[in-house]
Amino acid sequence: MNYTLIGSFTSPYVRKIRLLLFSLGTYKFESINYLEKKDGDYLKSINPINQIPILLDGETKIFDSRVIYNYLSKKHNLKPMTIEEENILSAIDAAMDTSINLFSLRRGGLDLNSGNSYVERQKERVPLILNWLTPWVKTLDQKNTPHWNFLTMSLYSYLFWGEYRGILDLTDFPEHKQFLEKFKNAPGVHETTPPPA
Ligand SMILES: N[C@@H](CCC(=O)N[C@@H](CS)C(=O)NCC(=O)O)C(=O)O
Repeated sequence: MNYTLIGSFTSPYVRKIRLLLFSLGTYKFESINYLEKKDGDYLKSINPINQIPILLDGETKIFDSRVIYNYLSKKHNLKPMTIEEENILSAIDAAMDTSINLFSLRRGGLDLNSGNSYVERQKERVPLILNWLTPWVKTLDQKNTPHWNFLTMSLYSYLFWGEYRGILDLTDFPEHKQFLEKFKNAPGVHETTPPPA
């Protein structure tokens, strides 16, 4: 294996790939901070999408966490996802995209409570998704080894990041809160915990 993952220590998209790579063996992690000019320029020069994560496998460069997952899944003969599982991953990624957008808008100085209709639509999406995920989340058991998979790695990375950044309040989502507690010692979680906010 000759994998290099380019990303940051805080990004939930990067973290879920780190968790996946941790479960597959060794890899090199190249950390960048795209908000700093030098790293920002570097990112633009290697990825026209200008986002992390990026996986390098020798000469092969792969953009986007889902494509990285599909690539690694094929290469390591992971069990293909069912349509139901694909939908769960789409839902988690949509919540993640929405929360990252809201966080970035807030960091850029936008008041998220100004009533802006687009922001309100974004804010609505997250509870819709979390509620839809609840029946599945309730079935998850940390003692059941196959339950630690790319879906739960994605959910863990997202929920942890949302709380860490103060963009997600799980008070009304006890099952999701319990999920974080149950899986806090899953393989790779400690090793990939972001530095204190
Ligand atoms: N669809 C992409 C989303 C990745 C993404 O949103 N990455 C964020 C960091 S968490 C990013 O690079 N943001 C930089 C920017 O948008 O300026 C994936 O699944 O990899």
